[in-house]
Amino acid sequence: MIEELNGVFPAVCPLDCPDTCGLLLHKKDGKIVKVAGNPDHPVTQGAICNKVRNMAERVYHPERLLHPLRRTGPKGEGAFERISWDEAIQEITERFKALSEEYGPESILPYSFYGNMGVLSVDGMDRRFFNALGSSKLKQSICNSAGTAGWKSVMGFNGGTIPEETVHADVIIVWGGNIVSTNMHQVVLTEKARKNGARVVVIDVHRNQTGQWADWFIPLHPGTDAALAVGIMHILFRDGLVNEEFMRRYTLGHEELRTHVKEYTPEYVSSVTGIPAEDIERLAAMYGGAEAAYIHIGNGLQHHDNGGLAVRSIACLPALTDHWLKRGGGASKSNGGYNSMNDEALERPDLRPNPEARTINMNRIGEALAMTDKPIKALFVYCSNPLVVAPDTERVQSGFAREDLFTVVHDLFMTDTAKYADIVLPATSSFENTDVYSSYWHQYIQLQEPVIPKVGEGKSNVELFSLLGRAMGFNDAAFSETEEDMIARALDHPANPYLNGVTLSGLKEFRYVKLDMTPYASYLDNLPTPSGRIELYSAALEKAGLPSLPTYVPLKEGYDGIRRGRGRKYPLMFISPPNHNFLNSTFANVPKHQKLEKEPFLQIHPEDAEERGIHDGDEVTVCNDRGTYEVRAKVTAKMLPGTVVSQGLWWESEGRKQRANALTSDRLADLGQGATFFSTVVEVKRK
Ligand SMILES: Nc1nc2c(c(=O)[nH]1)N[C@H]1C(S)=C(S)[C@@H](COP(=O)(O)OP(=O)(O)OC[C@H]3O[C@@H](n4cnc5c(=O)[nH]c(N)nc54)[C@H](O)[C@@H]3O)O[C@H]1N2
Ligand SMILES: Nc1nc2c(c(=O)[nH]1)N[C@H]1C(S)=C(S)[C@@H](COP(=O)(O)OP(=O)(O)OC[C@H]3O[C@@H](n4cnc5c(=O)[nH]c(N)nc54)[C@H](O)[C@@H]3O)O[C@H]1N2
Ligand code: SF4
Ligand SMILES: [Mo]
Repeated sequence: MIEELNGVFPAVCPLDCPDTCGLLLHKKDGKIVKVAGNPDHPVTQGAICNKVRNMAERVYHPERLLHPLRRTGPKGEGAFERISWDEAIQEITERFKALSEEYGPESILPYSFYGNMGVLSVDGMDRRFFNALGSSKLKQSICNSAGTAGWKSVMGFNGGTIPEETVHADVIIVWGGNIVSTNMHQVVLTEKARKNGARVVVIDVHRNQTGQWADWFIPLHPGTDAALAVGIMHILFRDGLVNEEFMRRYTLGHEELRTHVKEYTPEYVSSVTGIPAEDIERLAAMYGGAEAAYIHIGNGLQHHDNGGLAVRSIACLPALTDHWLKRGGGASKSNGGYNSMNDEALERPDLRPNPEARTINMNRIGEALAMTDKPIKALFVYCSNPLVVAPDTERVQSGFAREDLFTVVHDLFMTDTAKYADIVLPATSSFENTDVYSSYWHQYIQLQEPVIPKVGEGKSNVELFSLLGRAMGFNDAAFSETEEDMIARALDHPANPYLNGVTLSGLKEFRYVKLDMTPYASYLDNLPTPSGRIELYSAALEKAGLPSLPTYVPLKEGYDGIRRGRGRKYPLMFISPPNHNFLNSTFANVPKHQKLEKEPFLQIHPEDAEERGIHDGDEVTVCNDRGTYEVRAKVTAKMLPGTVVSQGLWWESEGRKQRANALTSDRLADLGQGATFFSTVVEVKRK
């Protein structure tokens, strides 16, 4: 494919998006001129989002990094000189060897996330390198770990209703997810269900793009979802809408739950959530009366202090009815558990000389860089842009500015983070590499093979870390394996029956290989919870000092309908979810995508705006003790008063403080050590 100058070639969307679309790249004179959806993909069926339709703008962006660079000015300023790969590798390996000797290898920390979802890129050769090096480990908890822990406490593993089934649901609840922007093919499937008569309910803190499309949008105060979920349970038990036989057979703790939910009266839940009691009654009746209700649990509601328990509470709901037994019914948060590959073979933890090495939580990178006991002396950032995406930007930035910290950044662009690096290395785009992709939503595994030659002197993650490994003197054969060897090993994983029959040769032949979903038929009989049942009651949580039954715990930083913000120093709740045209902070530097988003906005309720003399279109300053964010106000009643919303993770620009994470906290959530981006309080002033 790479040699052919013209033609249409299959590819995979590499972005951290549940849909993992099949793509077709149109090449002319050796360059990609068009990115389209591949109609042969069984789930994504040729439809793709606008972001990726414009992907060629990113691949051939004039500012793509083309060769290694060494910093020449102060950290953060962006002054660099060109160096060769040999010089770069030599400097990195010399520094790493010297640091390992003087401070121990745990003084070196990798910092990565899923900027490219390729398994070999982010869970492959990179892991081998840091394992063999004996570096500190990174707890990758910036995205969904609170919610995943909450879900697992009920269902045992990271899998729920599979997408194609949801067309058979008659009630679909999208809870804390903006799927019109973030999971567009679930919208397509939901539309099919709707044509068959399904009703679509969206529960969110603001009427986002998905709320505008729903049949019924229910706004609530941030962080109060657990109260609503348990309030629905109260009504289901009260009105006999529960299925006693299902609960007896499949659940643990339904009798305790029946008593526990009594306090969650519609009146109490209304006063906490801000939802009128009659709407809570109507929602519970709709849910309990449905034939097969499906709940899509989004990422938004778990980015809170109480996010783990919120997801846990919602995950319990279907088990009070018999919806799990009906086609299309049930719930899902992520389906990543079905396609887990052979991590031992991919990541080679056996290469690690120090299995007990410390773990640093990526949400606390600012704090970690300030440690004086066993300090972090070197940082290797790839597939992530922490200066934009990590909470508490000021703290992160002062960590990155440390003169004695040796920082390497591997990326396609001079990101806000790369500006703080000592050495910047050019990365390839995924279309230049071989890799394997799985989806955390659908059940097809896909292969990417190089479609275009490498741009500039860029290297893939696999090339980079195998080169570095060999230069460090790690002589294990793991550092000489080809991508195809690695894929074959990753797929050879008898412990996961769903991977049965998925092979490299199958991927080469068919491009889309479906997991073997046979075990899904007995999903409820094989739950890997401690009791093997759906755990409405969790002994493990109780042991950890957390509520054992679904429970509403108020936010540490934030308000609800009872504990109001009025009169406080920072009276408003600040929610900063992703926007439609960026993918986290990716595309924030691409003119086409910027133009579609125009600029960062702050949605503020007319009552809150009036109190502050703010008019639509005014420049405003949003602040709290952690930092400042400068945006343009959009006065709108899309939220309840007391909440302001700003979508999108923008890079720093000259003259404007436009990084939302300047305001957010690095506090950890109740479960999974997850991030708490949305439990943030602020004040807003006209500029
Ligand atoms: N276009 C686009 N697509 C993306 C991304 C992107 O940046 N842009 N990012 C990708 C990634 S990494 C992820 S994790 C997913 C995330 O995608 P989603 O699962 O959709 O999650 P978010 O967009 O973070 O938040 C969804 C909604 O939760 C709401 N919310 C916030 N707090 C609460 C609350 O307390 N209760 C309730 N009910 N709702 C609340 C927010 O207002 C927001 O509308 O999207 C992926 N897809
Ligand atoms: N305030 C607030 N903050 C948030 C969120 C929010 O909703 N609100 N969402 C959070 C969530 S859910 C997530 S998942 C994180 C996402 O945070 P990140 O994972 O950091 O996501 P991106 O900002 O997209 O940065 C990915 C980087 O990887 C680079 N990259 C792409 N491909 C490759 C490659 O092959 N090799 C290398 N070396 N680099 C590559 C890209 O150019 C880009 O700079 O952000 C979190 N931060
Ligand atoms: S970002 Fe998501 S919807 Fe867009 S092409 Fe990629 S996988 Fe598909
Ligand atoms: Mo995420």
